Amino acid sequence: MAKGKFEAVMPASLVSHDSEAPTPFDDMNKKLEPVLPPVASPETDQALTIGDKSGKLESDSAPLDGETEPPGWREKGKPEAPPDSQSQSVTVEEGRRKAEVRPIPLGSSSPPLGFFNGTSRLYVSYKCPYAQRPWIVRNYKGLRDTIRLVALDLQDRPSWFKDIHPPNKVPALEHNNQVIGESLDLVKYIDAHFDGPPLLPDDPSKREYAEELISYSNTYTKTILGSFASKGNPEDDAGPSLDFVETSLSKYDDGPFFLGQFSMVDIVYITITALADLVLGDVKKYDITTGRPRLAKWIEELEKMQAYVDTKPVPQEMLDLIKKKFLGK
Ligand SMILES: N[C@@H](CCC(=O)N[C@@H](CS)C(=O)NCC(=O)O)C(=O)O
Repeated sequence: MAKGKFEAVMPASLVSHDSEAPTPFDDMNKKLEPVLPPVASPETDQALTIGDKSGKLESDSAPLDGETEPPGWREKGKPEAPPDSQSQSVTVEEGRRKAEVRPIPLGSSSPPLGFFNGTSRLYVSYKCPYAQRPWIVRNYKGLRDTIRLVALDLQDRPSWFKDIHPPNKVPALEHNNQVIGESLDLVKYIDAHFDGPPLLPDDPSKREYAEELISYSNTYTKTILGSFASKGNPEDDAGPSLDFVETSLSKYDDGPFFLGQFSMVDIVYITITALADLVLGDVKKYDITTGRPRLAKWIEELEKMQAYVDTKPVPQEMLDLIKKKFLGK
């Protein structure tokens, strides 16, 4: 991470010297890094798994091929939509668009999608805060037709996914005959390689600030996730990180976002921050916005953006998963 003015607002204990270090959700089969205590659960080895069968919106995925849409592009309990409903839902400009119908997550019985046919595919899980990032980028840039969303059931992952993406993780993007992973890389990649409104301003100083904040985001994530499992006071565990966001939001006053105007930095931080809001509020009765007016305003503004709202997990499903994986409940 670049040194200088940025570290002035960053709690010393939170300064990352290894922005490439794996984040706590990185490997579903590995235990937490030291920042998190071990989870006392019979499923400790899977303590970080995000996504399980309960995450399915429907359970009846039918065979797929590469040239047709996954079947059942419909919401739970609603009749199957006509085949072209996906594209119909994306014709209105951002902010006035109807919510996107989520495809049913693919599981082990779902056949491979077949040959890449020129349409890009973004592989996600509906309960992965990392996958949410490029998903928001794709929505914001108006790429719902260009980048097809493919949801996976991570607990019942199709075996062919590992063949196309050996890390076997989401998010992953299929584009130009290659498959790319890592959410932070994908946020930048989609912004750079696809049409749509840019997610970084031209101002070099703002771009530099963006890079510093993005570099720090892995440390932020680890600290926030660590606070979920901690038996300590959330104000001690997560407070300094949340204060860091509060302070960072004050650098530019030409808007409520990190760089003033909305940018990829907001996308990188909101998914983990929203998770903190949900989990700490529910489990620890801790309101992350108390005493943090900029943070509150930032969340409020993001909640108005369809591109983000469409990617939000179902709260109870996410809470169930976090409680199981981080709190052994
Ligand atoms: N550093 C990665 C983390 C991705 C990640 O850990 N994804 C999880 C789901 S939240 C996953 O796919 N885990 C599957 C596994 O590790 O087996 C990123 O930012 O994209």
